Amino acid sequence: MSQGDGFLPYPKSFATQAIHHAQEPEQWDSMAVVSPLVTSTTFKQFGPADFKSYEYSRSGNPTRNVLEQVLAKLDNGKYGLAFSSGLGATTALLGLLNSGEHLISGNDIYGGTNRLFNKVAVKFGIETTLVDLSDIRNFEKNIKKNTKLVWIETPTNPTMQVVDIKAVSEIAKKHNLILVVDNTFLTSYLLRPLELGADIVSYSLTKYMNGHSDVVMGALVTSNDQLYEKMKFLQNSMGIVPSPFDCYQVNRGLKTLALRMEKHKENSLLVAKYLENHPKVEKVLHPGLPSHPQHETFKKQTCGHSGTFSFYLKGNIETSKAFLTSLKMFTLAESLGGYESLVELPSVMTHASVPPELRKELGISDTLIRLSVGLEEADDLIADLEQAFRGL
Ligand code: P1T
Repeated sequence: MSQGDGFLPYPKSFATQAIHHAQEPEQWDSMAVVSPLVTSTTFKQFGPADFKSYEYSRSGNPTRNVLEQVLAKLDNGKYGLAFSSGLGATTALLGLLNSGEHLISGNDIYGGTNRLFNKVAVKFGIETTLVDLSDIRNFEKNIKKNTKLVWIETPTNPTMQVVDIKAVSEIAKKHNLILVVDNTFLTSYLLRPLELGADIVSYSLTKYMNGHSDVVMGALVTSNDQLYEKMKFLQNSMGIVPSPFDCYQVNRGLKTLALRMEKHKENSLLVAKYLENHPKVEKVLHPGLPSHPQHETFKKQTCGHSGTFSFYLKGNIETSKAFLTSLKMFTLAESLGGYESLVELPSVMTHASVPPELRKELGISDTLIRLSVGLEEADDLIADLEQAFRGL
């Protein structure tokens, strides 16, 4: 489907695949239309090491298997792997590197990913360089002999910078680097990194993909046979697997992903435009607005924006606190991508673990507010913001 507004066309049959791919009732003896939730941790064998499809649920589980197939399909990939959290998926990825190897990461990333790279991976001899990849000129000069992987988020969390995936991928290929794109903010409905040259797509499924703020889970998707074999080995060996119930929930969430993203998109643009015209707002950082410095790059590689974006309030930390605590419909809480609207202050919440000097460099100040615009009526959300501004 074409959108006619400069964005990429929507992926063909996305909702159909989300609903039907790998869900054929004929695969189950019961002919269940909704793929069953199989909670068994283990599976009977015909003889020693002679089994039908599954042996032990850490290694493979029917409910997880359905989800993994759908995830792969929605990213136009060959293989999907589910993990017990987004950071769990990233932890498994680190297992692709050996001690003494190096990774390059965008400098504005989720605070927990920054902490994992700089406080945990380093213990295993994996070195990380954080680079502003929204300016591609910074990339190649930071590649070293031992560089193995490049990690990007786009738009970045929380300053919403856009990274040109194709441009990064061309350089990554030249240097034989594995390119991983964290697609948590946009989902496979709005961005398909594999089609732009990425090797692996990483997700916190906790966010939009599940969409109901009731599951913590992650995933990796690839079309590369060798990377898949390695990551599957790591998934089982490291044991970072989700429960079948959580897989069932996420699979259910995916059925409405396209619908939900449409509404997130519409609502967030209405809220962003309202904020952009508000006298108490310094600046809005939303890649769907023409005022965003990389709006053109963003349009070139995506089908649109999600419900998450940030803005600067005029004032100081006290102004932010007063604003955040007087909101009634936007709940003050970490996370994003659920049906309910959330608001947070990254400097002391999701990005508190980012070193203060880097926060300063990135502009993660005490007046940078991040919104996750949910599926409520936009007028009600705007009225809530308005009453909070009035109290400042
Ligand atoms: O929370 P978890 O499922 O482990 O996912 C980690 C993660 C990975 N990638 C991105 C882009 C993320 O935003 C996150 C988690 N982020 C939040 C909890 C947050 O509020 O930003």
